[in-house]
Amino acid sequence: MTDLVTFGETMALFAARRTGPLRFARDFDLGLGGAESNVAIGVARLGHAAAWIGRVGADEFGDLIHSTLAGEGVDVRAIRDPGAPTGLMIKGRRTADLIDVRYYRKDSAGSRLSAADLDPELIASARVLHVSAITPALSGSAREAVRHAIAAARSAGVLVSLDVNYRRALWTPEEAGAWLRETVGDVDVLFATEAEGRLVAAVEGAEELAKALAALGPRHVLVKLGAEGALELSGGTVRRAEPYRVTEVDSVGAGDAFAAGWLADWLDGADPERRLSTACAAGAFAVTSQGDWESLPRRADLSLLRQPADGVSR
Ligand code: KDG
Repeated sequence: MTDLVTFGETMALFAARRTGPLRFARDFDLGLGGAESNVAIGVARLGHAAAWIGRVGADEFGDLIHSTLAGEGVDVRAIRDPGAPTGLMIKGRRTADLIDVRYYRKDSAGSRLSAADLDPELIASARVLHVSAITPALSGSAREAVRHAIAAARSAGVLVSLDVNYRRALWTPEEAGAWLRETVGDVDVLFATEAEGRLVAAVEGAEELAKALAALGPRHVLVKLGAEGALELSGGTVRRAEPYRVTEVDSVGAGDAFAAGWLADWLDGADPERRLSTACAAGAFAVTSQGDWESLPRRADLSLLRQPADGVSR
């Protein structure tokens, strides 16, 4: 039984080891990144069955993605595309506090994802379908796949979750806003930062923004406020959660971790306060080390953030 199904592009990720202009990086760590597979890993680590559908090249990077996700306990439904390479993501560190991400994903295997790659029975048998607004920005066929998946989930009564995950490199705010306005009405759970929420509704103030977004259809609106924590609007009630204080090493993937924490607790039937707190804790863990998903928590890790001030867990 699959609890959560997600799909999208996962890329090989080269992360520069040293700070400075990328051309002087010299050596890189090789890993992988993809918003939806990050969520699948996060949900799996928190104890739920997660499946990821995607397209990878018939190459070493495709093998890396396959074996890494499977090693994390994700049910990998990856199509090997002999006609296109696995996309690449390069993470540079321009300064100690500034990460710059470049994509080499145009015409990649992942961007050739289409509705025919989806397994409607798998979607209909799950409890949650999670998508991001990265996928519709990749290609016409990927956009059609999102539409198709949401329709399949809705007709089967599966909870539909959407993380805006706006990527400036892939489309303009106007293009993203138009797609989001056309889609949010079909979504049950919406994750967005304040800036992302404003792509849909030009409203100031997190609470007012959440209300404007909820008025378009989503039953649960989550507004991520970075260092200010997060806000949830569900059933007309607004809840705020304080952030966990951690030392930030790499913020990429924090939003995926937040979504994974929230969705895992929704699958558990946890109360709204715990759900939001788990989401914040997962987001906090995600920023504590290099990599987009490596430091995602297991259940037993969650209480570590409430450890004594000397920071030693014995
Ligand atoms: O949220 C982080 C992910 O999005 C990252 O792992 C990959 O940037 C990425 C993308 O566009 O999928």
